[in-house]
Amino acid sequence: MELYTAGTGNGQRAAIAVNECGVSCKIHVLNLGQRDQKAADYLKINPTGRIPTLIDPEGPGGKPLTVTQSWAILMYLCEKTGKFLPSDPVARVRMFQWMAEGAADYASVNQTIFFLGARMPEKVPDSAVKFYEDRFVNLWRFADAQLAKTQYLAGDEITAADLAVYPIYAGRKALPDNAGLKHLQGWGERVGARPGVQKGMKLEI
Ligand SMILES: N[C@@H](CCC(=O)N[C@@H](CS)C(=O)NCC(=O)O)C(=O)O
Repeated sequence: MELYTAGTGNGQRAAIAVNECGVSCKIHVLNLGQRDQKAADYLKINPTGRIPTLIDPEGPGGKPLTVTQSWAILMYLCEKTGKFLPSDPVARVRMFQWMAEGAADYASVNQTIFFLGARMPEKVPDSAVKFYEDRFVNLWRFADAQLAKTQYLAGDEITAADLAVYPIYAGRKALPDNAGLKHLQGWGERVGARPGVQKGMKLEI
């Protein structure tokens, strides 16, 4: 397989998936600042001009398959390898629930904080940044409450949901950690200690 990625949270999620699922994969790290993601050759495999993109030469039916969207890449590799997907039906629903929390809520607030601080043409009021930082922490409070009861988000076994949301937590952990979300912090240490996660997080931006 081949993965085109970069050292951002979304890029790290895909690299974590590759490393934790243990698939053989050549990883290409794109330089987003130099706009590698807008190069004509890259747009042929990902017309949205964003990372990550996975190419599996042996997809379903033995045919090549190109997958974009980091959350989809993670789920594709988990299904292909049979890893990180609980068989218990309740744990499976909980896994999807936390994936949705991560993809729809954590990711959007995280991205808003980034855009307000680094992409807006003019300085935005500190109160706007604080509004989203507080929202970010409050969203993680639900995870902290769950992690007071179970080792991982969907139960006592690690699932795709933990791997998926980890890069968002790791990229901005000072906020929930300073708010005293101790169960979340312990989970972050458990997930972050995994060799495949560490390898996936180490991409250069
Ligand atoms: N929801 C997508 C987001 C993909 C995305 O926004 N990628 C960013 C980096 S994190 C990117 O390629 N940005 C470069 C650009 O937009 O030019 C995913 O999870 O893969």
